[in-house]
Amino acid sequence: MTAAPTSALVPLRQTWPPGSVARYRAAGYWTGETFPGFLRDRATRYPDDIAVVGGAVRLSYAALWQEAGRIGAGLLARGLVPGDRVVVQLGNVPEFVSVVCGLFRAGLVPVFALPAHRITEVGHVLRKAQARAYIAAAVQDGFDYRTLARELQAAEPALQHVLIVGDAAEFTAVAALAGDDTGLPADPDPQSVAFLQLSGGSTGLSKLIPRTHDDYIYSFRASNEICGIDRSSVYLVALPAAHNFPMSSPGFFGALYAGARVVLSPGPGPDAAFPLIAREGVTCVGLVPPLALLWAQAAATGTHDLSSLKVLQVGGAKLVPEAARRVVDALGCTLQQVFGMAEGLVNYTRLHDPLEVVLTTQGRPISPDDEVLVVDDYGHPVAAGGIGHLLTRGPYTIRAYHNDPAANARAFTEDGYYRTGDMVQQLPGGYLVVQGRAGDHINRAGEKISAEEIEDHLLAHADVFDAAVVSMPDAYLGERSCAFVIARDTPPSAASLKAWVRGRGLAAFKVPDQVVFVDAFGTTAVGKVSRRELRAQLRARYLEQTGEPR
Ligand code: OOB
Repeated sequence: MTAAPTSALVPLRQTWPPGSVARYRAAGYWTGETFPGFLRDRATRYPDDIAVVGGAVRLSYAALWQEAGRIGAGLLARGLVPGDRVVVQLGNVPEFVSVVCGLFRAGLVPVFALPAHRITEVGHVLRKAQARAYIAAAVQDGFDYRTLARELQAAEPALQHVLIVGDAAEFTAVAALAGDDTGLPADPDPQSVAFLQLSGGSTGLSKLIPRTHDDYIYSFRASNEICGIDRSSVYLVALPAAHNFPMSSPGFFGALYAGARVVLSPGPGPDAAFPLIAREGVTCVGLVPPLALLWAQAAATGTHDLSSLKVLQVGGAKLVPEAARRVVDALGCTLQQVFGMAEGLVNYTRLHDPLEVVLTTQGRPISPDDEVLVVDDYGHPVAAGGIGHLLTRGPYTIRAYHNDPAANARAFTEDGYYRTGDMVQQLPGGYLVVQGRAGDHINRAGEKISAEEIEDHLLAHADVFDAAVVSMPDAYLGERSCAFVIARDTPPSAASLKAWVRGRGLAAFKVPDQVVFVDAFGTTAVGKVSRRELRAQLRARYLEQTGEPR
């Protein structure tokens, strides 16, 4: 096995100005804890408590630590070296947690892909992160990731290791990894990058978000307090575990930090989740709005005992007040709205907030040191209570994406604020109401789709002259995607265009829900319009014509 070409790796770093670092430390946000550090501590203090439940597996804190050691040492024994990046594409299985903890123990850097991602997305992430290894399940939800692994290996020469949970075929089984855990490296620098998370992204492909031990641990430690997570809690991971929401708000990492129990649901629907809630006594779960409504409906007629549930969190997309009311009425537990982003800032309604605040706002920031600006198109603060662009910086919001100067120039102001792309209104007390997006992404039930990315795929079709992808309101999903297409001579069918996008190796949620053929996009009196204005015009005109509500 050859050694990693580490010299060619773009360094992983995330830096805050020295003054901010000093302030965040002095305020006690950044404590110097690290992932391996706190996991070791919990394994020592609560060795026999159950940490992770998934399928038939129940891992105690001691067993999780041991499993992580076996996996981490096994990966190093196979030739990976600390600092190497490893793409992890696993669903809600216990190995998600033990593999990621194993990577942390070995000083390897997880890069999180979503289970829905396919060759185009995973290939992009592998290249961008310069990953040398890929870890996936054999088969999940009917998809064979070993096939994907073969395609990746053929296309990406830097990918040297494929590890599979389950039947590994010609690859290495995660279960077969073995090594000496006394050879694992010392705990890392708390300011170093612990992992790379993916951005929802409105422009093109996902960007990589480097999160440090210090900043991420602060975000879920503080979240635990806000969400009432302690050692007696049982946290259910219903959304895909790779999403930032169920990972850290407070998520399974928050739960592990608290010494609580993490229960992994194989799917987000009531059929999978309700029996687990009843069996394990789940106290907290995070959902996207359409699922929360589905749960509310199912709870009304269901037979499972959901009485252990104390906090139902809803986030990832806007929960409108009427829907919030329905969820509260049906589930009878405390509703908590969560407005967050993988880049950092997370807002919560507080558990004892007045119901009106919980129903009508998306909460307020975690930290007293989260700086929030609401500005107009020119960057000037709007009048109090006005709607504007949300900019933010703080102790757990990144200052730069990994390896992407162009995206950084767009996404961050000179003084380090992250341009979230969200339009918000700020109420007294700092509560935010999300009013929409300035950028061009579609928030399809919490899954973010970049309009530009899908347009590029449509434009690659020989019969497509031009395409503009927009969001449309959808009663169930919140938003759905609609592609306006100008065909060349022979217009393809809508179905064949959808199949085309799917055939480009993309996550299924990115396939346009609707395709509308038009002769021209048309221009206004202004003449040349930006893509963004064009998209807005197309959407407005279409909604007017069809009489759909906005
Ligand atoms: C969460 O993270 P991402 O990175 O998948 O998406 C972030 C974007 C936000 O910028 C916003 O546009 C939207 O998702 N969003 C919401 C929302 N929560 C997220 N829009 C309206 N209302 C909400 N409650 O989605 C995420 C990360 C951590 C915690 C929760 C959600």
